[in-house]
Amino acid sequence: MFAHIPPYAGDPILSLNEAFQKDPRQGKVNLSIGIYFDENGKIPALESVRKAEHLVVNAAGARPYLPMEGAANFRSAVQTLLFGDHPALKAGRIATIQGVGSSGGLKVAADFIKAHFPASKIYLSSPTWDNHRAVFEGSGVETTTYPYYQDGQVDFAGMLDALRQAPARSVVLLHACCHNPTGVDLSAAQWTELVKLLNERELLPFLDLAYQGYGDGLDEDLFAVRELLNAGGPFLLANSFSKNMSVYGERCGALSVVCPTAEQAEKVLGQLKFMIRRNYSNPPTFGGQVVATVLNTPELNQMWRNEVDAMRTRIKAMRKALHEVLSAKVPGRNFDYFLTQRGMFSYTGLSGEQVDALKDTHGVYLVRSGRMCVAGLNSKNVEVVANAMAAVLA
Ligand code: KET
Repeated sequence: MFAHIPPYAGDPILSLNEAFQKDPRQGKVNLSIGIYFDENGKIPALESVRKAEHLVVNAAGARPYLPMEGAANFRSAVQTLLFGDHPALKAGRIATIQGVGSSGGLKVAADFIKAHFPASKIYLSSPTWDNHRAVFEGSGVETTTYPYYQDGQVDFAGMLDALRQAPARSVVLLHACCHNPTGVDLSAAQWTELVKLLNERELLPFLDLAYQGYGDGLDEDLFAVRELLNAGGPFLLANSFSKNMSVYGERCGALSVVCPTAEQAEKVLGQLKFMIRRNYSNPPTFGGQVVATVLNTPELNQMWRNEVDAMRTRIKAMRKALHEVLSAKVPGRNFDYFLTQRGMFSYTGLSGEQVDALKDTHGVYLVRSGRMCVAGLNSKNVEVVANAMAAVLA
């Protein structure tokens, strides 16, 4: 019955992470998956999150199904975090659902786009997170790309040119901050110009916000969100708590759709519920309640903000450390990109063969595109990584 089923080719990120776990070598270094590791190489359990977990466990009673759209306290906390006191929120123009991670929000949105914008393609940045194309194509949405990156910078002219050619009602996926995999973001002025073009051309922006807090700060990283809100047009926004609350396995995220009117927002929410019902029915309780408790408890919210600041600061320190050691070891080569790129990732420019050599010879794992998760560095392994990189670059 199943003889025709081909083997799974594997995933460029998750399968690599599995290979790392199986690698028996001492001193191996995981710079592949986008996970924040602390100075001891561990995934941190944030103090704010631990405190919230205790509160949630102590308050736990019966466990009915959540509504299809998720828990009301989670959804309103997410809206406050992302949209503050913007009039669009007060006017009831924003439909927000609790997702199963932001991947779940992307999937629900992909089904929504396929059903209600059947003629629209989605434009992805070239390059982008490896899973974007799979998620949208998995729902039957046709994908295409716009130029994004050239010679260590945003190819803004190329990006605008491509989007000027896009048919009206095309969906345009944008990384709200900390672009994955390049670590290169639009400037404030570029966002403003882009948002104007998107509105003029009647394109539908879709922000992916997976690294809020890892760029300049939790509020600062909402610049693109605010630009779109203020421009007044509709847009979609998938956001994640995996990285900024270090709750990867709890699958916490949301999807918000900012609509022209409250009446349309009501209808959009209804359609999102329909997409959810036929995918997974409703989201799980625990992680969402932990996130809601962190966000809704002023003391925990402040504690969390401080913890996010500390994670971002440590990554920046690791960028400096790697830059310093590598510049000394490989004179004549410019490693400034480690300092200017933002968020968890650096796009190293290493070839697939050099990445293979790093893994096979030195036990240092990067994604084959040359993407390095800088958050996997610490003061104990940065020298090892620099030596390995210097060796493959020699
Ligand atoms: N969007 C982007 C841009 C992203 O990098 C990730 C995860 C997600 C969404 C999904 O996050 P979720 O946990 O579903 O809320 N990226 C890392 C892990 C992965 O590939 O799943 C990564 O790029 O390594």
